[in-house]
Amino acid sequence: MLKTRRHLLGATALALTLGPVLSVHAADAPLVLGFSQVGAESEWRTANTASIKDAAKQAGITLKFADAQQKQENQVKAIRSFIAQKVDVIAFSPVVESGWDTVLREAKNAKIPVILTDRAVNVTDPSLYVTFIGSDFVEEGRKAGRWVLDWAKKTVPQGEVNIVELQGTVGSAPAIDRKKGFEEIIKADPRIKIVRSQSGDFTRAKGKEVMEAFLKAKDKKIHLLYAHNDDMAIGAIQAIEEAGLKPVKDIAIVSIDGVRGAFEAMVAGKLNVTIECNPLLGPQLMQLAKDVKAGKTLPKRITTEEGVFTADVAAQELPKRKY
Ligand code: GYE
Repeated sequence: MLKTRRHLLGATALALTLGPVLSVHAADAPLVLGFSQVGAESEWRTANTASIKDAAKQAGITLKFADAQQKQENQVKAIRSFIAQKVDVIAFSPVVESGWDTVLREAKNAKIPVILTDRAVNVTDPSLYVTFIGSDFVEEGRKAGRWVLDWAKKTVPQGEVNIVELQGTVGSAPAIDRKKGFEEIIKADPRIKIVRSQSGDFTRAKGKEVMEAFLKAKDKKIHLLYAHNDDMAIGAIQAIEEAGLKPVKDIAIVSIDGVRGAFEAMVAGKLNVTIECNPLLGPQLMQLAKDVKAGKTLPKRITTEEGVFTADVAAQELPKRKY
């Protein structure tokens, strides 16, 4: 009897000491964030991935990272696996805009908040995600368009101005919006026409391949190339040079992102201008994940601030670039 009592007392004492320890531990347990990345298609994406991984480490967040290799089905699988693992927060950069309703509803039913990073989705029910952090891609397209309007006025004072366009991934928010913003601005000058437009899937290899096809057609003079990202422009520069033409001199080139490779191309005189799109979203994303977990109300849309860099400032800007 005495023995049993001592045992009971011992157990109570143990529970008393461990109780607070255990609950403190639970509150301090690192937040688990499941992140589904688009892929590794561009310099921009590489910088974005590095930013997210570094920021998670800095913030003491346990990151479960999945690379979807530019395939929506892989992203859906990754999100389902995050739900099964009961992560605290899910974040993802959706490769395309549509087709997310079902899986996001599953996350909502499991009470796991979702943060969109970089690219937007097209869903009927906006409550399927908490917030979206990323660039204003329509505005980036407009910035490119404004530069082209001005350039056309100065450089091609008369006659038609023929543009070829390398679009990003078909159905992706940046491809849709960068086209839209650009067209909205260039229509102010009826001489300017997009004579060819095709997707180069945001990669150098495809950018080069599609530009080769554009150049082979030879039915219309090409005055300018508008590429939805720097990597496709860099691929296209190779195609232009291999065709015996001079980038910038024979064909002006405008692209988007502002990655190091674009600054190097500008310094080498092979690219006219890049419109900045900031990939360093990691630190803000980690803060948002913590805020959402803490139950704070967040704005539905958080837009990053960006600039425009022309070749004449490239050499001076290059050492300051962080990606
Ligand atoms: O511009 C491109 C990348 O979604 C903003 O994706 C991003 C785009 C970026 O592949 O280089």
